[in-house]
Amino acid sequence: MRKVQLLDSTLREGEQTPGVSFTLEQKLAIARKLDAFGIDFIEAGHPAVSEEVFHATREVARLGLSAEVVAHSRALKGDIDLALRTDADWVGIFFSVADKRLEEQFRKDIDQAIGLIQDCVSYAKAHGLKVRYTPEDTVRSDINKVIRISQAASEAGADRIGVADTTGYMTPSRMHGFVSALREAVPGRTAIGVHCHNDLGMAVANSFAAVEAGASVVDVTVNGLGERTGIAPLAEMAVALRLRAGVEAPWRLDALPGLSAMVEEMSGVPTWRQAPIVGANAFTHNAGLHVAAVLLNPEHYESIPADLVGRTRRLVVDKMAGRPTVKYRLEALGLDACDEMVDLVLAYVKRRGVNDASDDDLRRIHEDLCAMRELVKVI
Ligand code: HCA
Ligand code: CU
Repeated sequence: MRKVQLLDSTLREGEQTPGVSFTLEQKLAIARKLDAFGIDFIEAGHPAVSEEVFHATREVARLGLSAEVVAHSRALKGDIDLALRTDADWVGIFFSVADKRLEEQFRKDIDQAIGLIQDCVSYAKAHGLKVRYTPEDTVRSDINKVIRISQAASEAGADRIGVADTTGYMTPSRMHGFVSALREAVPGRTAIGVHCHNDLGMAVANSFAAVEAGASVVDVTVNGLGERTGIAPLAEMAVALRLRAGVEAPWRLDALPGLSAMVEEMSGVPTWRQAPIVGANAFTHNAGLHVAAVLLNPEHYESIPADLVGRTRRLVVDKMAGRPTVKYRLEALGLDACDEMVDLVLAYVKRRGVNDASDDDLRRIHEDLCAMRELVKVI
């Protein structure tokens, strides 16, 4: 089976989330937890940003993790030198070849850009780094320029070309076409990675399409952190690859809820209740009809086994509930769940508009109804 790898950029792209800043201890804790999950690469920071980021990137690189550590870098020898001093395994160099960026920002033509990238790649390789080159805003750049500079980077020894959808512009079929064309043009010894922003909510879908077109590395962040709306979330991507891509995907998926909760707490960015895999509602059933079918066979309303990703199924008792839900919840609490009691609880819940009854709510309702039933008998 073809191998696909995940690069987690929570410490680099994730820290670009407005308002998010991790301490060194937090970064080391996140890196260790990602390593325990079995992540393939950790993008630890852009050392030129500050002393602090340099230091943290070096500390992550020196943890001796199984994951390979990537330092982010502009196409500048000074940035590459800093990456070298962190002891990272990789340097990820970015430089855009989008027409407007070349003209307005860099004042270079494509041949000058190619020369610069070949110099940077050769320099980093000569100093023992593995190299990823990303033409930033890859997918809105002229594909012929992307192909030319990617071939040149490959020739200079680049190990990977990064395809960045920097602005979340793509759709899955466009992404498939783009990556297929690049994969065909660049020698097979150079891998292709993707980095998809989520501005249209398509980051996971676009990354998945890229994998189907031959990309072998996907950039993610825990909880999808990153600039603006972030990039593809680790949990969704890892599970989609495991369950739907037919590729080797050997990560410990049951570590995902713990990773998500840790980063939620450290970043202060709350996880949406509806978030796939890690959100509170991801394995919660509500409507009575759904619950009845799920209790018969979970497959009727589930396509991801909860235990695969370290979660448990939850059945909600509210106005939507039916007898099977109430019976199941009462039995789980070790309470009397005879037909009469189930009907009483259900009638109470519907009349009183009880909303998502907790175990304690149910215990209390059950107790009150038992007491009332006794009272009625006495009278
Ligand atoms: C950035 C932009 C980047 C780079 C991706 C990469 C993007 O924040 O520097 O270097 O592979 O989205 O294009 O994150
Ligand atoms: Cu990005």
